[in-house]
Amino acid sequence: MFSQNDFSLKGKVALVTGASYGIGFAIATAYAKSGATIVFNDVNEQLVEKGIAAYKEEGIEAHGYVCDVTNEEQVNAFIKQVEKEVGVIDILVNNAGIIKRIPMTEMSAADFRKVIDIDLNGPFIMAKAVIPSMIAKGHGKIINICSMMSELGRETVSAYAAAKGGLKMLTKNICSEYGEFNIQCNGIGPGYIATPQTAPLREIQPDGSRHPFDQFIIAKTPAARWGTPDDLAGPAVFLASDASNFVNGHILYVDGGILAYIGKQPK
Ligand code: NAP
Ligand code: GCO
Repeated sequence: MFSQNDFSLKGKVALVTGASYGIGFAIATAYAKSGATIVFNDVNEQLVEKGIAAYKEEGIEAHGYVCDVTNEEQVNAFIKQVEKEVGVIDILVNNAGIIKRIPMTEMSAADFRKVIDIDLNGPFIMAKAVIPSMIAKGHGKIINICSMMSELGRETVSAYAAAKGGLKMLTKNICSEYGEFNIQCNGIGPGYIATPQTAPLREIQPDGSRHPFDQFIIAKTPAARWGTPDDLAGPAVFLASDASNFVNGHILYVDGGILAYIGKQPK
């Protein structure tokens, strides 16, 4: 029978990758406020220290580790260390990601590979490392942070769109392969969210006007605003909780309505 406690994460260990700041930080903070123990990683000690301090300011004792999600040896050692020091991971959020905005014909194969490596290979490596213990424990939640670019393309983001489109299908495949072990794997597809990753798209122009892309997104979003990382907190808690135990292989778009809307007619 349904109870409000179904949304609680009390007693759960949640690992959010790349969560020193930005969307990952907001999701991990919401998880902590819902009762979870927080583990996060980032690529260097400075970022991890910055993250630990930021969580402390929120009253959260987070466990921070240096780990590059693309390095399978590092990831396997990281997961073993977390299982020893904190506990078996109940919830994995594959949040770490980068974007390179370069016209495809000008993009080097090395740059293309780097985006695919972090945004698609990284989630594969992380999920592969945590699934065996989730199976042994009898349950698990994996949430992959997808994108509008899991559904749509646009100029200059070919590598990112290929990675996020692949991440949508990796999500559906983990659901298909491990659903029988009571593991739910879903995606969150944020719209345009105000974080350091999108800061270049919101820069005020020399004449003091808003960036053309900023104006474009406002016209394309029924909510007529950029999202904030906190807009993702509730959907992320839902997908990490027992309230979503029969939701699997689903990409939950948290986009203020962008994917439903043709866009406001220019004045
Ligand atoms: P962000 O501000 O750039 O944060 C990304 C985090 O991932 C950073 O802490 C980054 O560390 C870390 N990271 C990068 N490469 C890593 C690696 N190899 N191993 C471990 N950590 C790594 O990005 P965000 O805007 O919060 O986005 C977070 C996720 O949401 C990304 O997957 C992004 O694609 C996705 N997303 C963002 C938006 C948006 O509008 N912002 C919308 C849809 C989806 P560094 O500081 O060293 O780079
Ligand atoms: C871009 C943006 C987007 C957002 C996000 C949208 O350059 O178009 O960075 O890709 O990051 O992925 O969902």
